[in-house]
Amino acid sequence: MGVINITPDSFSDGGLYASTERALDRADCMIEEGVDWLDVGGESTRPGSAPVSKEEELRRIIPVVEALAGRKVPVSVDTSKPEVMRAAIAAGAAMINDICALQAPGALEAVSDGGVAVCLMHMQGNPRTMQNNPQYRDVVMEVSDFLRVRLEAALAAGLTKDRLVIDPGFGFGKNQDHNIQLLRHLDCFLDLGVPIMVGLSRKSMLGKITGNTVGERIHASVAAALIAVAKGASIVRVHDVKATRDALAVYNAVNSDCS
Ligand code: 7PJ
Repeated sequence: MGVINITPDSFSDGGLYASTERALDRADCMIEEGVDWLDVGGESTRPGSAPVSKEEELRRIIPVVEALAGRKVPVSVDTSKPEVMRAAIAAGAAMINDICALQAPGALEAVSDGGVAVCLMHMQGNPRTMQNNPQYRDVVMEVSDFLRVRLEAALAAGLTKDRLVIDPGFGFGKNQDHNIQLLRHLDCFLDLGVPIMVGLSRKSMLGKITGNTVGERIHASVAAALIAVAKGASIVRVHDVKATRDALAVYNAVNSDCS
C-alpha cells in the first residue's frame, strides 16, 4: 500500500490545485511501480500534530479520490471522521483506514452502510499527546485486546470479517521498546483471524535504530517491511513502493516454492 499525503502548501500560488496534481503524479508513479493499494490522507497524524477540520480534510481528499477512482488500483482513505468516510466512499474509496478504529460516534455506521473494507488501528491517546510517556503492562496483550474489542464492535455493526484488517499502530502512543516488542511478536495478532496491516515506513522508530533522518530511512523501512511480512503481515503501508516490492519479490520467491 502506497502512502499519498495531501498537505497543501499555503505558500504556493498553486494552492490546493497544485497539491492535488502532486498527489496524482505521486500516485501514478506508485502505480507504475506496481502498488496494490493507495492510501490517501488529508490530515497529518504525526506526533504533536494538530487536528484538521472536516471541511478542510474533504477539500484535500475528495478531488484526489475521485481522480484515482478511475485508475486500476483501489483507494484507501486515512480518516477518522464519519462525514469524511461517507464522502470518500461516495467518491469511490474501497477502504477506510482509521487510526481511531471507528471509535468516533457514527463511524461504525458510516462504514457498514458503505460496504467497504476497513483497517482498525490501535493508538494510545491522541496524536497531539500520544508520545508523552506511553505506558503498558504488556503492550502485545493490550494492543491485541483492544483490537479484538474493536473487531467485535465492527462485526456487531454489520461489517463482515472478510472486510476487516487490523494494525497495531507503530509509533501511535508507543515508545521504542513497545514498537520493537510489537514487531517481534507481530505473529500473535494472527490469532485475531483477520489480515494484519503495518505502517513502519520512515518512522522515527527506524531513525532511532539507524540514526538516519526521515529521507535516509529507505533501507531500514524495507528491512522492517520484510520482517513484518515474515511474521505474518499481509499489507505493508509504505512510501517506497519499488524498493519494498523488490525485497518482497525475493522473499516470496524463496517462500512460495517449497518443492
Ligand atoms: C499509519 C497509518 C499506520 C495505519 C499513519 C506515518 C504516520 N495508518 N497512518 N497504520 N501511520 N493503518 O505514516 O508516519 O502505521 S500516518
